Amino acid sequence: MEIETIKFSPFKDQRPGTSGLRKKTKYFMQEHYLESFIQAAINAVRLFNQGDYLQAPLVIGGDGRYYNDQAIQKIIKVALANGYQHIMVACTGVLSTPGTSAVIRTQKASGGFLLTASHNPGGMEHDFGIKYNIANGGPAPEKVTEAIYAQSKELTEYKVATVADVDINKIGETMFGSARVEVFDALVDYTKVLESLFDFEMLAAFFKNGFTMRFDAMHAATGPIAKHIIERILGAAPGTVVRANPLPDFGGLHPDPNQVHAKELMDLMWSGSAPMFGAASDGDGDRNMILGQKFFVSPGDSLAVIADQAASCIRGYSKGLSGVARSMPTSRAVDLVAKAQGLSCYETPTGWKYFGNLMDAGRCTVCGEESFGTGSDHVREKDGLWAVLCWLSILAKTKLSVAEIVQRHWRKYGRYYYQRHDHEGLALEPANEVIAKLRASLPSLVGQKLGAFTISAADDFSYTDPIDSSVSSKQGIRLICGEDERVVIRLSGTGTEGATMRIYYERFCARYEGAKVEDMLGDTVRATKELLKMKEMFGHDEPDVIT
Ligand code: VG1
Ligand code: CO
Repeated sequence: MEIETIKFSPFKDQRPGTSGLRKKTKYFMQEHYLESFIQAAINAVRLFNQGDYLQAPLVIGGDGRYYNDQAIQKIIKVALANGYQHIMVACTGVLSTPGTSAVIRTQKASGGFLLTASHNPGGMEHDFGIKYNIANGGPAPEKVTEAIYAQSKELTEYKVATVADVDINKIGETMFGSARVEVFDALVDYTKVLESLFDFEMLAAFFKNGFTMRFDAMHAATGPIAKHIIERILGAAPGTVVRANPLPDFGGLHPDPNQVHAKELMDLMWSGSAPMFGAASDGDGDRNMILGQKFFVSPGDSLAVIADQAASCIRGYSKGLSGVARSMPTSRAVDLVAKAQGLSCYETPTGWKYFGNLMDAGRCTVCGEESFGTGSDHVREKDGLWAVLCWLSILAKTKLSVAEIVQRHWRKYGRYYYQRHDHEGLALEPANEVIAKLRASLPSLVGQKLGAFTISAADDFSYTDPIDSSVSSKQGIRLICGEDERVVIRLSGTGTEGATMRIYYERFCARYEGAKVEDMLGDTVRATKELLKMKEMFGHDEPDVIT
């Protein structure tokens, strides 16, 4: 095997965001760009690993978007040149993010590269992304992503093996000197992990007795595994899983499972022919949307319901949970469940990487984010299909409808009325200015009115990891109005164009009265947009997506 050293001038913009490095596909395709990031990641891994990590497998999978195949071939060559002895590539190149996490853990790999820009659209004109996950199966923590960035800024050369492309569409092994490239069946390990948690026989009986659902895989990574588990193993009717074939451009859609982008599923669930349960997942299969007939389950409520019901409805959690965690902007509904059950509840910054340490230390079992992400310590990523199987188990056990389960939950615990407003495609400078001004005015905001409420505390969220004491600051501005009202404002770290401002509104009502969420939050929404001078700064103040 010949190894070439390629010289180039370093890229200065390879800093991973909330979840990996995301750029426009064309930008990613420029000469040396992808190889630079891979070499920087490998150099960073070297700093944190002693011993024989090169002998352990390195896993490669992706969400199937445009450039997935070519990127895989490039990574194989750079990894071989850097001495990796066992490279494991998902057959067809498609493996969801939770699936990759499961393989890394099962195969005791040193880590893995995940080719995904998640819910961002795919194609030559859209987005591409790469994430590096560590040996626990989870996203590299900040100290590693920052080391990758530091390496990339200084990098002037990378190594590449001059070998032929590997056929990634055929299961098998190819040897390159002493190194082995293994193309593996992407369905096996992940199915086993899920099978160890859920009672598949019980769920199969549930479908046999007439339960109906629709799963929209949005032409993305969950398609093949959802078909395998829901239709083949659980016996749901053929056609239950739709858009199951991964496509490089996700069929021209945003593979984002929310009310806007999963419109076809929304229409079905609000129609006369709705099945009993509806669900969708995103590009890389880590997000989920849960729907009942004419009923949308807010992700914060979904997390709370799962945490509440796990021990009684899901075999893998029958001994109870060790604790729960949520990202800061996520609705505090799960906190009430934790309190009732006497569990610890952790509040982390946005992004799954912050849950890893807690799960590794056995501090929490179930975690979630408001952005349609829920998961548990069975892997170290959020897991869309897992959430769907949780809901199926709860539905099968309780024999209630989705709406009844959530309403019963609200009656027991009270309800957090919640919305996230995404203001997308904003010009960068004014967006940064809005945040900077708000940050500077925090002390003076205390005591001021925000709609009908008075701001009692205003801060910029900072997190100290309870396991390794690392500190992450500037993680979102909180305007807190007493115990029950809260507004959080932050800029997205996953976009590739301009800025996206996310504003999270939350209001608690102890007694559930079935009010409309818009009515409960409307006043605060108006007041917040005025406070931020949204119209003045951006010319308009309507959000692009509300979830
Ligand atoms: C968004 C979500 C965050 C999620 C991240 C990655 O980040 O808000 O909760 O962890 O995407 O999810 P941001 O910085 O744009 O708000 V995924 O499914 O893109 O891997
Ligand atoms: Co995702």
